[in-house]
Parts: sequence; C-alpha cells; structure tokens
Amino acid sequence: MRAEKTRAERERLIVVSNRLPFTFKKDGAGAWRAEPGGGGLVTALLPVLRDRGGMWIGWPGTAGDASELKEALASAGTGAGYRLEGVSLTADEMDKFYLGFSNQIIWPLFHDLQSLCNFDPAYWRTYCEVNGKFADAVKAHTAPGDFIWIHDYHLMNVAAELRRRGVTSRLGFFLHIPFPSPDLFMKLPWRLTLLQALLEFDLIGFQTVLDRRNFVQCTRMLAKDVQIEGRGQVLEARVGKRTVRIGAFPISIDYGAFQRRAASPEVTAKAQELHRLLPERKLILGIDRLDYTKGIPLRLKAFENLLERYPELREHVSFLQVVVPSREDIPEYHRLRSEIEQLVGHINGRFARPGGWVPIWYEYRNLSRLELLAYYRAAHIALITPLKDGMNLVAKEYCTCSIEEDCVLILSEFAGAASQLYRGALLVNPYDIEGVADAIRRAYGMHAEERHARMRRMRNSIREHDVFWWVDSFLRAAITRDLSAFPQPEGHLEEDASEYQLPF
Ligand code: GDG
Repeated sequence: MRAEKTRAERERLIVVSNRLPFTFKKDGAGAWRAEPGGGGLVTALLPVLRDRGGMWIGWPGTAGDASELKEALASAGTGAGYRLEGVSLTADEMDKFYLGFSNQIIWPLFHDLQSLCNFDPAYWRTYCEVNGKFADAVKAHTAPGDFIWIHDYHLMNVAAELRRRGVTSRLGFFLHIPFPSPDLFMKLPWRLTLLQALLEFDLIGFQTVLDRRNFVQCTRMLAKDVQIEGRGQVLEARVGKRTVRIGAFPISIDYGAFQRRAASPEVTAKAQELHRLLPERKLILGIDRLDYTKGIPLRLKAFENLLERYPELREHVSFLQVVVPSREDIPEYHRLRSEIEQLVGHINGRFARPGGWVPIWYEYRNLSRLELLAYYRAAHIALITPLKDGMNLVAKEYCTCSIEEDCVLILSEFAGAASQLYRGALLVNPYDIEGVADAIRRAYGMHAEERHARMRRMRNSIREHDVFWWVDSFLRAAITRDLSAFPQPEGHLEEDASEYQLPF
C-alpha cells in the first residue's frame, strides 16, 4: 500500500476536459481576463492538482488561436495553483465536433433520445480530428509517468489517438452522462471504433452500475474476445495483453462547502424573504439547464394535472421553475424554450387569480450562487424529473442545503442520483404525468417525521460519499493492485438491480 501511495504521489495529475475551468473575456482595454468557473469538479480536483503539481488541458471557450491567450492562461494558472494549457478550436470545428457530434449525436443517443440524433458523417470526421488535436496537446505537455484523466463524452477517442502517437502513460476516463443500453448503442454508425477507442483507456469510470452494465453488455456484443470479470465497484477486462478496469463512481458535491454556505446569514435572509412572499404556501422548485433531457414540459403538465385533480391544493402551492440558458445555437433548444414558455402561459392563464395567486413562477436566466442556495433552502419540495440524467447534482445540492431537513425531494428514477438517494426521495417515472402529480400531493401532505427521516438518510449518504470521496476512489482504482478494497459503496444500488426493481 505504501509503495502504491508513493507512486501515486510522484505522478502528476493531468486533467483533460472539453472546457477549461475558466472563461476568458476581453476587458475594456482589449486584454484577456480569466474568470474561474465554479463547480464541484474543479473544487475536488484542486487539492490533488496543487499537491502533485498538475495541469488542466482544454478549450478556453473562445474560437480562434489559444496562443493569443497564452499570458492570460499562464496568470490564471499561477493564481489557481496548477498549469493551464489551451487547445485552439476553429469555429467550424466547434460547429461539427461540439454542436454536431457531441451534442446532436452522443448527447441525445446516450440519453435514450435516438429520434433527436443527426448522424451526419462529417460530424464524426471532425470529432476524430478534434480528439486528435487534444491528443497532440496532451502529448506535447506531459511526460511518461503522468496520470492523465480525461473527462466526458466529447473526448472518448483521445486514448486511442494518444496510443497512436506512442504515449504509454496511464489513462483514465470518466463519463459524466449515462451509457446507453446495447439496443441504443448499436444504432451508432461508429459503434465499434468508439467502443475500441474507450477500451484503450486503463480505467473507465461510469456514474452508476447500470451505466457500467450497459457498457459491459455492449463490449460483450461487439468485442467478443474481451473477457470481463469481477464484482464490486471495479471490474477488470482482459483486452489482448492489457487489463482495463471498469468502475462505477457516482460523482458528488463538496458537501461541507454547500452546507456552510447554505447556513450563512445572507442565504438565510434571502430564503426568509422568499417565504414572506409566499405566506401559507408551499414552494415547489425546479432548476435545470435548458435541455430536453430534463423533462421540463412533462413536469409542467404534471403540475397542471395536480391543480386539475386536486383543486384543494390550488393557492396552497407555487411552482418556481428556473431554466438556465444553454446550447442556444442548437434549433432543438429554441423549440424547447418556446414549448416551455407556452405551457407556463397556458397553465398560469388557466389557474391564476387576478391580483393574487400565480401557480408558476418562471425564470429564464442564470442565478447567482446566493440566489441558487436561497432557492434550495426556501423550497419545501424539489421536483427533479429528468427523462434521463448521468447523475444530477442539483438533487444532491438541494438535500445538502436543506439544513433543517424539513423538505421533500421528488426524483426521477432515471437520474443517476436515484441509485443512491432511492431510500429518501419519492421516486417517480417522469413520463407518468398522474404519477408525478400524485407524488407532489404526497410530498405536500407528508408528516414532518417522515420528511426528516428521509432527508437525513439522503444527507448522510451525500456527506459520506462527497466529491472528495469520488476523486479519491477513482484515483485509487487506477493505481491499487488489490481490487478487493473496492466493494460496492454502501447504500448504492447493486449490479443486478434495474430501475424497475427500485422500491417505490
Ligand atoms: C452533467 C451531467 C452530471 C445550475 N443552474 C445554475 C447553476 N447550476 C449548477 C448546479 C449544478 C450544475 O450547475 C448542474 O449540474 P447537473 O448535474 O444537474 O447537470 P449537467 O450540467 O447536465 O451535468 C449530469 C454532471 O455532469 C456531473 O457529472 O450530474 O448528469 O449531465 O452544480 O448548481 N449554478 C449557478 N447558477 C445557476 O443558475 N451558479
């Protein structure tokens, strides 16, 4: 163990993601300025990157030549405590690699929405080229012995491109979105190449055992000579002479930081202000990026169904739906926004009372951190009903910020978070409009004792398996020799559980 630790400590950690954890904007004088992006991933990786003298490689967020940003990258890196290296992408590459292959093929397909895919072969070609560009950057800035951790569906080909360039360093990959069942993965015209590319990594991490099982099944169907064995959190695949580890590592949040900030006087005051606006009413909250996977129209229909079937709840609940702008360059997202806004107008038009109650408060904007936490703290019920979601951190953040433990989480059984929070949340099928309406009614009438017990269970689980646990377990899975140290984490669904066996 000691020898393994020493080896791990010596290795630099190189993180590679589509976007760098900073955004770069020009100031009034025309100089580039870096603004740090928040987020649990950055927070969790920061101590490791600082200790090991690490580096983050990614696209800086502006089309054009990253060398223009050299100074801004260097000074942002000095401030952050790790190096930043930019990968330049042209507008055409962004169009075909990011908006095209990543977000019009992989994103819908891996979220079970095959009918929204646009299988344009030009997208695939550019995806391969851009993954090659990332591999060039990784090769140029790393040394043998570094541990290279690549993130997410934009960069699934990078290991294959690195091996082609002779890089022998150990490579890890984490998929933040779900991995689809074979029925869906088989639709992908480039399925075999992509699967073989993933098997070039040394460790492949998924959010849940269900995603890992889907990957294992696809591998068994497409790559018959690969033997996969093991139990617990991490399995092993024999790929020729190599061993590839395949694990389930549910991502999480910085529990301590969220809880502390939620308890701050500013957040408390803002949450109380919201309660004053809603006397005698329960606040139901939905917060999502604008995305068709988040199930917003069906959720609004479920709320309408609630008001229709349970008129006694009218004027006693208000639904605050925040939609955060996202991927506005894709036509599908425009259509979705119009659909949501029409539904909100329709439902408010049907039930609102002049000068009085408005059933849905709708906000289409980015919230500040303070607003976000105040909304979490103020809401009596969170309604998180994605059609499919890798994990869904909003669910974990909501529970963590509910420091009085006196509220209810309604959660889609198709969110990765359900495999961890199923004992505390009210699980729903987001396609079942009446079922979701009934869950809201149940949450509304739930006794305080049950609310506390459920919330405490979820908060304990999130505290125990926070984002630092996630980073640590992924990195240990990459280096440890003894996989018996990786039983399935307690309280998470097991390999043989399917979403249809969840307790309701
Ligand atoms: C992908 C996978 C997986 C949201 N609105 C505002 C805001 N947020 C923050 C939340 C949360 C994050 O954005 C959203 O995280 P999610 O997990 O819900 O969703 P995706 O962005 O789709 O992320 C997902 C995740 O990767 C991690 O692996 O869980 O399944 O799809 O942290 O707090 N933050 C601020 N203002 C907002 O208006 N400041």
